[in-house]
Amino acid sequence: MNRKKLILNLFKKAYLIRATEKLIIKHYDNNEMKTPMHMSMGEEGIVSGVCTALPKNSRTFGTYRSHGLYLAITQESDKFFAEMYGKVTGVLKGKGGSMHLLSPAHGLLGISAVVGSTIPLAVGNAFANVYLKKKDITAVFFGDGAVDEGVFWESLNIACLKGLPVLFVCEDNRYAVHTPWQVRRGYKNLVNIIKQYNCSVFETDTTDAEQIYKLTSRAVSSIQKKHQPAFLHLKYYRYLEHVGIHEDFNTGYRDKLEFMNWQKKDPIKLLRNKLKELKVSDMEIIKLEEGISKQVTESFQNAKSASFPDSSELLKNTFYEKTN
Ligand SMILES: Cc1ncc(C[n+]2csc(CCOP(=O)(O)OP(=O)(O)O)c2C)c(N)n1
Repeated sequence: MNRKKLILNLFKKAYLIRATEKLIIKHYDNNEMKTPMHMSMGEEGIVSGVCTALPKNSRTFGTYRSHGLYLAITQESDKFFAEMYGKVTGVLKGKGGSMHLLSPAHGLLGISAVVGSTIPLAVGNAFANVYLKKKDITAVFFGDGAVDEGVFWESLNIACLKGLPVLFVCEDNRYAVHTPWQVRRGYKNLVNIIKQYNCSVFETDTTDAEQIYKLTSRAVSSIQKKHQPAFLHLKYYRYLEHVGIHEDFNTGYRDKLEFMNWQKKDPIKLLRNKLKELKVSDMEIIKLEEGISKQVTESFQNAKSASFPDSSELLKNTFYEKTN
């Protein structure tokens, strides 16, 4: 892919996430979206960079904070908004909400509200691929809080022991809800520990989607060449509160000055500047943004006018249905 095409591709994904979440912010307080919202604002550079670099047929798993992941992978917003409104046209026919987005057709196999719970699923998926002699990569996204769970270390260990094609993507915003890593961990440097495993480690604190794309491409090559997992440690700043649509700088656990510094390297701004460097005119950029905003607004309107599922659907596709 030539550079201009790449930056356009990254920008479209990142802007779709930002425009979608801006619309959620505008309407969430009407209390019609009956789902908790863990917003992706601030992490757009990571999901668009990583997902663009993943080879075709890769499988992905995420966390409850996966608006960005879903939108970067599918680039669709109709089913997304319908799911937020609990409508029958949603990703999971309105039963999952914001924390259960998936799209098997695009390789997105699962996200979950339980911290760390998709990490072993990803390792299992990678094991299945090796067993079936498929060369596909499995990527799993998780926060720095998930690293505090035993299941992370068990999964990492077995993936490294068996040389499984897993890309571990740690999206590190330093906080698990309001608790910074320094008061959660009995060690100083996560990456130095992971380097002791049979695992290639890549790290950056950039919010630049192009750099993240390049780093991910290197990580993918290393998985394919060395036949062992790779660990991507990517830092970012969560713009909004842990769950919800508001800022939380009045709660005292973090400082607005920090936020303002990260905003200087906002992933959307960086990509917009790159487009300008590549001689894409202001008019073309505005047109692109308007097109994406139109897509998102239409999806939002369609979701509002769609039907709720019939009550006979309530227990379908649930564990309850299977056991009774
Ligand atoms: C197993 C488990 N323990 C605790 C919780 C409560 N909880 C929800 S989110 C969260 C913090 C996770 O932080 P992190 O993994 O860094 O992700 P972030 O929210 O920053 O994206 C916790 C402890 C949970 N959902 N699941």
